[in-house]
Amino acid sequence: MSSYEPLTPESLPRRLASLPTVADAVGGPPENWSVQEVGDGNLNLVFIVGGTSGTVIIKQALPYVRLVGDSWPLGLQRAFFEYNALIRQETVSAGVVPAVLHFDEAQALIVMEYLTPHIILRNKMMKGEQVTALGEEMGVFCARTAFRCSDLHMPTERKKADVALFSGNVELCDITETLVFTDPYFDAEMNRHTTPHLDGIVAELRNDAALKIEVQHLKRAFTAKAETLCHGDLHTGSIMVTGDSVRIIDPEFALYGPMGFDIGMLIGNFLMAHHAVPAHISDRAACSAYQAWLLEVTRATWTSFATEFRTLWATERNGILYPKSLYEDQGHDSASIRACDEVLAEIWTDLLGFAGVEMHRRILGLAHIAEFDTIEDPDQRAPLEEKSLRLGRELVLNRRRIADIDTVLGLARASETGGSR
Ligand code: SR1
Ligand code: MG
Repeated sequence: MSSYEPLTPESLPRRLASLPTVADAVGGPPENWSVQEVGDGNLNLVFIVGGTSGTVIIKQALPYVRLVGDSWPLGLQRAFFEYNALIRQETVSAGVVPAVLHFDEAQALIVMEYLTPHIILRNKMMKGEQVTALGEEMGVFCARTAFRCSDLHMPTERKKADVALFSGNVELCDITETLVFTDPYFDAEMNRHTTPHLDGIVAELRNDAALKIEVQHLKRAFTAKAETLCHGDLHTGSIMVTGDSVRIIDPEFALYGPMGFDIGMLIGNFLMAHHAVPAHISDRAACSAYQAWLLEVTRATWTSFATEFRTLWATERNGILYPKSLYEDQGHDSASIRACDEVLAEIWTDLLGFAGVEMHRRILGLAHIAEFDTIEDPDQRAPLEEKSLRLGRELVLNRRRIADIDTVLGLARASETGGSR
């Protein structure tokens, strides 16, 4: 294989059988391999390939946005950035991402571990099923990548090289800059929302000058704060789970960005999932219990992030920032703790803003979430979406004043009773 060509279930065995890694991992004659295209994301082809020895996943970038079609061309380089993010995430957070078995840059394809019996988190959530220690695992993952890929830990020459490398992910950053931070706040062509039900609140948000200023402050942070390696698209569709195992996939939007970005997007998605629950679980008691669990997951995500970040601050702060020579080595341990508190406070403020804009763009922009979109009746869907829109606005506008996670959970609970307006 040399020049790029999209795979098909028919051509895949013939084209990949000559790769020893694939042939060995799958096993048996290629003509007997089972091949299924299962991609349900917005961008790529994804194949499950099975044989006598095992099963692998093959993900291949398409030269356009799958969600929209070939009217929106998109470069193939995202596979390169996904591959580079996966191998770094494995280094700083071992065992959390699928193992990469092979990468072919020309074909824009990655062969990786088949996660089984894992399913996409949002599908589990829509069935009302819990995952043990979900928030704890996600908080630790976000803290480890945030800390270990930053100047707090990484040798600065490697960190600068990575900033340069990921700064090439221009097209996918442009998608985020446009679809997340700009389009939802004006009548952009690709937007859609539940209409006419949400027309009033949509107009309110688009006329809210203070909100639009804050959102642009957040966009500036996204583009300018090259602090650490971000997954770039951390939502409940980028996480695969069983009842007690959590794995993270799909970092093709990877970039060097703010430490609060991934965890903020994730918390925004947990809060939207919380609002969507009544449409997926009809029994009142079960619905309340599941909503309470989702809020506990949200709490654990932040508290585990902060705890892990503090531990890494104390034990792995070997980079150029806040060097021990200025604090611990001079007996100024409490100043080091204060500095860590102040960094965490900045991450917290950013996180709240990113959570809020994510809650807006998934309801007003091009790319929605299944938690809301599978609610067929617009009369049922719109009021739930409106709760997320209003909570999103509060998070963005009050991000400097919301002191702690309990306040966020209180606002989420209040939005269930109409108390957040
Ligand atoms: C055109 S891509 C739209 C969205 O899909 C991806 O999953 C990202 O979330 C992106 O914003
Ligand atoms: Mg994705």
